[in-house]
Amino acid sequence: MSDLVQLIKDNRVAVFTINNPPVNALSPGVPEGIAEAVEQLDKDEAIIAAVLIGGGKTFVAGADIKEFGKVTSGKVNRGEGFKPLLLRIEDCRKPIVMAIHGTAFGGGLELAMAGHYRVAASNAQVGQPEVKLGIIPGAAGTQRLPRLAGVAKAVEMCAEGNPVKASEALKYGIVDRLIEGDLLAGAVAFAREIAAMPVPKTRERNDRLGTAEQNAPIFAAARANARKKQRGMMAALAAIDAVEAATQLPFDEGCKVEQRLFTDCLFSDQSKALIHVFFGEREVAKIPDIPKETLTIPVNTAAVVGAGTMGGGIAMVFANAGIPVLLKEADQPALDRGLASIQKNYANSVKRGRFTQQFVDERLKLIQPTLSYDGFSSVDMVIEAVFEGMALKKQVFGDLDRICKPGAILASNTSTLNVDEIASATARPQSVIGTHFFSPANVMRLLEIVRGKATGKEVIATCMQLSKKLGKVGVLVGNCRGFVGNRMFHPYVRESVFLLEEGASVEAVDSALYEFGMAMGPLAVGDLAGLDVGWRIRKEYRHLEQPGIRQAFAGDRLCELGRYGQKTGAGWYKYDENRRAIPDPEVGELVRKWAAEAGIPQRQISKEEIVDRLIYALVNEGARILEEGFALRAVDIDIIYLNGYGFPSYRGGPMWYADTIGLKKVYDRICEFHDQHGELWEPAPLLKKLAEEGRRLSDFNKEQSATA
Ligand code: 3H9
Repeated sequence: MSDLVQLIKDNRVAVFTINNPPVNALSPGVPEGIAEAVEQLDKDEAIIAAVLIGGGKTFVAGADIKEFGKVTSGKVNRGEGFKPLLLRIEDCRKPIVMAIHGTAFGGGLELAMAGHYRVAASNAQVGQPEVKLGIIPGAAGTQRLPRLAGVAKAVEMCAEGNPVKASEALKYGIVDRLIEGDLLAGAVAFAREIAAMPVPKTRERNDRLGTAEQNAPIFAAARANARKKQRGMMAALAAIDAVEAATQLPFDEGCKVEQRLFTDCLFSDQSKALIHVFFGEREVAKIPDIPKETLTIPVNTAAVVGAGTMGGGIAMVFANAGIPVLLKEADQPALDRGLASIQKNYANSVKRGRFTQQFVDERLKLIQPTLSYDGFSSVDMVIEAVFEGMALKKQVFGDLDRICKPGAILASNTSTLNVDEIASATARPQSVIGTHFFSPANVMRLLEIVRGKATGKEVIATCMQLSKKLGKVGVLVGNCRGFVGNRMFHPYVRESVFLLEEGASVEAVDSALYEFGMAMGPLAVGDLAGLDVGWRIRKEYRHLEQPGIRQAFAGDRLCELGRYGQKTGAGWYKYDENRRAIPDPEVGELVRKWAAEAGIPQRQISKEEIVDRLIYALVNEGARILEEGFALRAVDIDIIYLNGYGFPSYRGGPMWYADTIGLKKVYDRICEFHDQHGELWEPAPLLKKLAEEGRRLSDFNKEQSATA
């Protein structure tokens, strides 16, 4: 018998245990091991029933995702082995009880549904998360789930991919009983109870499949929802088609439809990109020169300096994670405004059903407002979120250095300033780090963790670990202007304004990027963030601009007219009282006039050029960042763009996207832009090198601790 599946006998009940750490994925050897165990069960007349359980912390978390790449690259044949195994389990003469703890996800739930009964620990979860990997359930999940849970729940689970708690799984009939206490003992007792009963086969249970009239509105609503919430993703719609097939065709025929759709999705660029994202999110947590064993500093209490939009949001993030937090402002009115905005945010979350009132009340108690540094001497971590100006930040860090206990982490939420210079205001630069949250901090998943020259390894390890606890994806970046995300965003926005000045309309630029999959067009983002923010920064750094290099001017001119974006009711767009964007022909006329004054010829600009100009501006700057070592790996840049800038996950991030297009093609296009638009489009040397060598950005590894 395979080492991955063990069989023991508990009186007259057989217990099969899958042991394939860390998550009991269905790697080669696991299905074979289960098949052998089922053979023995059938043969052994002394055995009356069986329990299948996962060893370690979970049931089966699904197919082994690492194997997918081997299949799509043709390195292994796509085995049909798993689906026949499920039929074999279902056809077994003796009942097999699936005992679920941890997660039964993807192929894990498909395995469980082929069993005759399912019991679950009360903290277990089940789900068909395949869409998040750009695929659909491929082992009859779309066919068995509606037979157990009903069509509406099945279509929701397969199309949205979110997990379902054990109590809900019980309510929908996905599991038959919840077990308190020892799961295995409970499952064995359950197996004895039902041993003499007939063995129900999920695939033959058609009573919950509904009628065409009942199902039509369910599928229509699911498709509308998928088009809106998973815009551009093929897998969600494919999953809905597959569940619909379950309601229209016999089981075997439905399985064939599922198989065809599964294969289409598996071989798509979308699934490759999403699998890259799955592993990427885990990869970014690994810092080459900071081993997993690095000691971390317990963060049980925190303080935030500055109760503005960012500071208030950051305080909520800590409170939501159960960490008490002091929130300091300089004067009472500012503190009151900050607290009012926190309360409003929480009230909205209750209204939308994200949090209960009780949860919010508890969180609010964890946020303690203050006008002084009282209490700061005992906190484990402080996050400074005051106005973006070096002098002020240095003053705050000088204060913190005097007040905070030795070893406390002193973090700055700066988005542009030099972390080393901020650290120089203290006598303990090893404790200083950048933690760049994204607005709104309580919503956005990204946390750029900025490593200063002297930042201690345990401080970095703590912040990386803490990011997970705070529900964020922490990505370590180096200390350069704008760090990684904003440094790349700068040329992206610059190109959007250049395009306007060359003749494209505001709506054409935004809709091209929206159709590419970005959450919002670049100009609408500018209006949301406030055009005056960039304007002020540009004014501050004007002395660094090199003469003779083209500068985008239309945004600054709008600011001079008082059009700062949403907050002033007008920017690139006009806004109604509900902050809904309305195209404003006046902007087009103004830009035309300014362009004529500057002597910029006007032309028709294609959608394709708009996308290439903006996305390749990201790629070119990203390649420089990578080569200079301010990001550890290309995937780190991808994860930053997916979680902080609304880049479509099904394109894998800007660097992965460039690899998918092919670096030679990207490089050639950048050379074209270089010829047309000059110096700003100088191709990054790394891009040139990799393109010439036929390599990929994703393969590039500097083999050193890039940000140290
Ligand atoms: C599928 O089942 C298709 C079917 O329809 C069948 C078709 C025929 N494979 O997340 P963690 C690794 S598609 C390979 O840090 P947690 C992960 O990379 C699959 N590896 O832990 C990490 O490795 P490392 C559907 C996997 O406790 C380590 O395990 N299933 C897999 O925070 C620990 O993972 C899913 O989509 C896998 N399936 O969360 C479930 N899963 O340490 C995907 C994990 O080297 N998995 N690894 O970085 C998850 O959602 C989470 O991992 C889980 C645990 C909730 C299970």
